[in-house]
Amino acid sequence: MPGNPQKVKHDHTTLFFPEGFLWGAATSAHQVEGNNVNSDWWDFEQKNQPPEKRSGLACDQYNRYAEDFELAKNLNHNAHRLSIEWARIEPKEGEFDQPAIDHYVQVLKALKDKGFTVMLTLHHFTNPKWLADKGGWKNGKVVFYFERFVKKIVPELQEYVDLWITINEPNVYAYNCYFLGVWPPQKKSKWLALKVLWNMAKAHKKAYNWIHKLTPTSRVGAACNVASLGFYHKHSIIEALTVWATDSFGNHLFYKLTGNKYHDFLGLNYYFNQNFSYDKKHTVFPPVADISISKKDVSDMGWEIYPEGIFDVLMDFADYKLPIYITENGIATTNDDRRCRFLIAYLKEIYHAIEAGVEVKGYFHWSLIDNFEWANGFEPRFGLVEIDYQTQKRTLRPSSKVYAEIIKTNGIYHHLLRFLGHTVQAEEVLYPKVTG
Ligand code: IFM
Repeated sequence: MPGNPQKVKHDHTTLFFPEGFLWGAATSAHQVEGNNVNSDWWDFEQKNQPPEKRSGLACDQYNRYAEDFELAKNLNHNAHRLSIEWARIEPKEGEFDQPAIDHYVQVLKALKDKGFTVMLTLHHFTNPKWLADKGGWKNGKVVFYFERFVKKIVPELQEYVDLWITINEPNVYAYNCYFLGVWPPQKKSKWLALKVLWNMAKAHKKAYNWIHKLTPTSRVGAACNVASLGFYHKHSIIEALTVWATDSFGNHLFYKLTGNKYHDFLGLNYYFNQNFSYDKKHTVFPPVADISISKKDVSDMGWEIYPEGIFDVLMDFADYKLPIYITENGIATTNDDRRCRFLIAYLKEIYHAIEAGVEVKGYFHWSLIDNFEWANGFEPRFGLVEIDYQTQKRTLRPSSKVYAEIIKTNGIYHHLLRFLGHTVQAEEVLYPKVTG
């Protein structure tokens, strides 16, 4: 009845996630460990980057991993995603460093002892320097080198790993290193970018087979960066075609090159919403609309905040009929209120995708701690936990506690949803409350 004060005007339900949902955070070795001296990225930083953009000691997680895992445990995380560093394990071609392997056994054991489900990435952007000197991922022999590494390391670590990610963001790696040429080895060629993606697809398939052979019950996938895409002028065929091409090459090509048979699950890293817009300056393909023109809300990286996008990519990738993990999602910001809202808004969209039938099995927030953001150095702050790089002190941000509460509830309570604003029934707006 309009105006009835007894009537519940707001939706007070908790948005519960499926039982057994994995909640955690993700990091990568080079970005947090420090002193990764035998890698191509380290070499690149010394030669090309100003001192403040070199990884150096990073978060010193090589030594402080136990402290960081304790933080994650106290924040209720039940899963953790991390990577191992090939350059430490095989610092010289064909020579494996047993102390480095033993170190990673200790790291993974520490996670298992705390009860985490462990997701381990084998390749996250960095390579041993010797491999880069041999042409890196553009050299077809890389498939053999990666396979040799996998065969060595998997039996050593398998006892402590639940989910394997062979390669992180092969699409971003090929694009940044070989198409744009902004990351090492700074080559700029479309064909090389395709060749690199092709080699990564082959290496993934080999790794998938080996991991299954060595540990038959394991679950193996890759983590691809996927963007939600759109265009402003719905009458423009060229904009529609650009979206189709970007989606096919950027989002799906790696999965098409590898095929469902080589993935037990899909790992999706979601950060980007891109709208294409034709303008007179560009005669062939319309570019991504510049955020300074669209004036949308962006992170400190200039990436648009668009929670609905994670729903869109989940609905799209549900077509593969494989379980999905959000292997990364997060925001660079020095204003932690924004991270709180970001978390709630994106998780709410994931909840809706699950309700719509998508099999999402877990969420790994990027990142547990602030870390080295590649060419951008230490300025972007992605962490639930703040790092003081002078002292290496860890300080919990409020967002880490919001996330902890969501995990404890296995869902999002109404009082957290209020951060996003109430859902308002039209009735209430049209017939304001009459009391008495
Ligand atoms: O920091 C990176 C990570 O290494 C890969 N995915 C995107 C993150 C934020 O840029």
